[in-house]
Amino acid sequence: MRHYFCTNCWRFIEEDMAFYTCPKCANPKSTKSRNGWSTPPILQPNQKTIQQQRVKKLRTWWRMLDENSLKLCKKHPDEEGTLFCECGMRLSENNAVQVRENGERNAIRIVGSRGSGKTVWLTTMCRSLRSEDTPFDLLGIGDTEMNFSIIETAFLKNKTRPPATKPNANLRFAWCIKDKNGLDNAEYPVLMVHDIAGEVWSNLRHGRVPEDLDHYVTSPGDLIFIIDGARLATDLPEKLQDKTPKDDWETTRTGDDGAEDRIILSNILNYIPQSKRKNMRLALVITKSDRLTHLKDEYPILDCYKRIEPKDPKKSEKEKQNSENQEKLAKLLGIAQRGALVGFGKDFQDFKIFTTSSLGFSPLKDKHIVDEKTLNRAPKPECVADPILWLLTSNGFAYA
Ligand SMILES: Nc1nc2c(ncn2[C@@H]2O[C@H](COP(=O)(O)OP(=O)(O)O)[C@@H](O)[C@H]2O)c(=O)[nH]1
Ligand SMILES: [Mg+2]
Ligand SMILES: [Zn+2]
Ligand SMILES: [Zn+2]
Repeated sequence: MRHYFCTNCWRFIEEDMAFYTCPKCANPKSTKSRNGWSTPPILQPNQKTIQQQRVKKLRTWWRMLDENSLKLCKKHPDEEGTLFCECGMRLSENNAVQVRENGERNAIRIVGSRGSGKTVWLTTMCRSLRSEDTPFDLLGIGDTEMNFSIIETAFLKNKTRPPATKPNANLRFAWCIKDKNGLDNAEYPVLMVHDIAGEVWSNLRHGRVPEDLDHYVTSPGDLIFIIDGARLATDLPEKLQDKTPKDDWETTRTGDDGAEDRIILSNILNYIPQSKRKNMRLALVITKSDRLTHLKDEYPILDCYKRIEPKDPKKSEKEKQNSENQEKLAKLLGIAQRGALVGFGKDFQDFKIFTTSSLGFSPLKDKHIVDEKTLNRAPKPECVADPILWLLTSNGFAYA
C-alpha cells in the first residue's frame, strides 16, 4: 500500500485513506499554494463533495481488480483521479513516501527561536548532507523543492539573507532522507521543518494546539533545537565577552539570559509525554559559533563532532574527545545562562550539544559586506551537518 505524507498537517496517509476527486466531474478549488509561500486553503469536511470519497470506499464500490489503479470514476474510466489529504491539501507524486514495516515513520524536527539562524543553518546543512562525503541524499516532499530552492538560491548563490520568517508565516519543508547508493534498505526518518515564529512555540499549551503542530511535535522521532550563538555570546559573563566588534551584519542580538530558549524547550517538553521523550533524542545546536571563537582555548568551539565508524582504529580516542567536548559545551551553556537546556536534555534517550557556523566567518563591514542584505563572500559552513549525522548514524542506522 502506498503512503503519502502531507506537509500541511504532517500526517502520514495510506493511499486507501486519501480522498479521491475526479478532475472531470468536480472542479475543486485549487489548493495548490499560488506563489509557493501561502498556506493552502483548508477544505471543511462539509465541503467534501460526492466526488470526494475515500479511495478505499471507491475501490470497494467498484470492486476494482487492480488495487493500484487510480482510475476510479465510473463516468470517466480513463481519468486518473487526484488525491487529497483530510486537511484539504492536494497530494501529488512528490508526497509519496515509504513507511516502515511497523507502520511508523520516524521524524526529525527542527525548532528554535526567531532569528536564531534556523533557515541559514538548514540551507547549509542540506547542502552538506548531500555532498560527496556522506552517503545521504534528500528528496523533497510535496512542494519542498520548489519553495526551498528560492531560499537556497538567495543564500548560497546570491549571498543574500534568506527572507526572515514573519510572525504569521507558516512555511513547511520536508525531505525523505535516502541512501545515495540505493544499496541500503534502511528507512531513514523524515526531516520536517515547520517554520513558525518563535512566539508560537513560546505559547504552546496543552489542549490548545492546532492539529498540525500537534502532529509535528508528537510524531515519534528526534528533535533538533537551535540555540542562537550570537545571543548566547551576549549572555556570557562580562569577562568572557569579546570586546572587538565581531559581526557587522547582524548587530542587534541582545541577550535574554536564555529565557526564550528555556521557555520554548520546556513548553515542548511539557507537551510531549515522558514516555515518548524516553524514545527521543535531542540535538542542541549552537549556531553562529563564529561569534564564539574567542573562547576556543577553553571550549571546543567549532571543533566538529568526531564521527566514529564501526571499525575505526581510533575509536576509543575519538569517543574520549567527544565526551570531553560534551562536558565542556555543557559547561559553556551553563555559564551562558542556559544550563536548564542541559537539564532538559537528560530527559531524552540521548542528547548532544553541537557548535556550528553556517557562514564560517563573522561578516565585517569593509571586508565581507556589500550592503545590509548582501555579502561578497560565499558561506564556508563549519560542522553544520554534525547534528543530523549524529542522529542518522547512531540508533542502528548504517553509515559506511
Ligand atoms: N555570524 C553569523 N551570523 C549568522 C549565521 N547564521 C545566521 N546568521 C545571522 O542570523 C540572521 C538570521 O538567520 P536566519 O537563518 O534567517 O534565522 P531564523 O529566523 O532562525 O531562520 C542572518 O540573517 C545572519 O545575519 C552564522 O553562521 N554566523
Ligand atoms: Mg527563518
Ligand atoms: Zn494534510
Ligand atoms: Zn469523473
